[in-house]
Amino acid sequence: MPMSKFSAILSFTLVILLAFTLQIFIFSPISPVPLQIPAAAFPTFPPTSYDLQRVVKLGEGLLDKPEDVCFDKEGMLYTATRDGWIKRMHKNGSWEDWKRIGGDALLGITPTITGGVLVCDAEKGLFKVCDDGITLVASHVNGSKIRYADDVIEASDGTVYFSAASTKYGLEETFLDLLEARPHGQLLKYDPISQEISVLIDGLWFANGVALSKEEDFLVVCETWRHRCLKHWLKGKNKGETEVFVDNLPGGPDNINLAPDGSYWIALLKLTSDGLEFVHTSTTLKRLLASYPSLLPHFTALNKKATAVNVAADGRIISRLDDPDGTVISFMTSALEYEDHLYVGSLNTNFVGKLALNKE
Ligand SMILES: [Ca+2]
Ligand SMILES: [Ca+2]
Repeated sequence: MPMSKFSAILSFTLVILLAFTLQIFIFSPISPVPLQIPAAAFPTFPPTSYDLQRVVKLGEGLLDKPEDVCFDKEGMLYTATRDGWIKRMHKNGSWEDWKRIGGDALLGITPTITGGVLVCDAEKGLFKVCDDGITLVASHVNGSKIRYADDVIEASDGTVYFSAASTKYGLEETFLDLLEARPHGQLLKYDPISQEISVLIDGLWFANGVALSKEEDFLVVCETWRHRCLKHWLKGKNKGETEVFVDNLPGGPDNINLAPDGSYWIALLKLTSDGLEFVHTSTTLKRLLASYPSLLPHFTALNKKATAVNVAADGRIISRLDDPDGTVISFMTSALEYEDHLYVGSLNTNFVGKLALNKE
């Protein structure tokens, strides 16, 4: 090969390499740190089950990716769907398109003591929806827009606790928040008397599901990226303190719901693909993935599995339900126990799942 041709090829290769390096290290949209995914399997952990493959499909075809579910005190089931609707199922099983907020970013939903529901809109903030209409309850905290309201719970005194998954990235950029793996999440509080919004906990690794304890002496908030949930004391001698509630979960916790017996149901997301866990610990690979988001589905198993765990009030894992290959349900984001059945929501279904529980 003539020397000039060889040097041309060499120059071309160097330019490509330089462009690639710049893309990864200079122009990358994220500034990542390694994310250590905990080893899920430990000796006492309940083995994988197939129970979630037995879910009965409610509202099939009517519900576009119902992320969360709740019941009001009359026993009506509510969910928020990707088409911006709050839909509800009457006790006779019929579905109603109840109220429309609009957009495609509705997530966590919970009943309120005064009637109706509170619902998180990852783009606009926190809404109250009742028969009379729709009110925006919270859109800003400390002068900043609430970017990614995710889940909400109301205490019996009307105080509202809700999560902001990320202060840096929005719903459409969730994968960037995962790859960056830094703590951008917050737990927020709404005071119904002063109508003030404040930050209760800052620096959470994707603040997601929120639930109160049966006595309302503490709340639990899930940190999806860290595969753990935190407990924050609201009453008693530890008031104001935050500690780990449960960690090393076999998936990233999404929504959490208090069960009638005082335990919790937590839906878990599979954020890694088997054998490719190392991707989350390599900042170089993560920068590369952030520039080529179409590759990302290969590095998670969100749409391939579903898992829920039942966790006691002391953080002990009691039982586990799965659809291990996503045959019937996957990307399951919530699990709620109501009258001896589990109701599950998902970002990959067009139904709410219902499963009979055999709890002693
Ligand atoms: Ca919820
Ligand atoms: Ca959620």
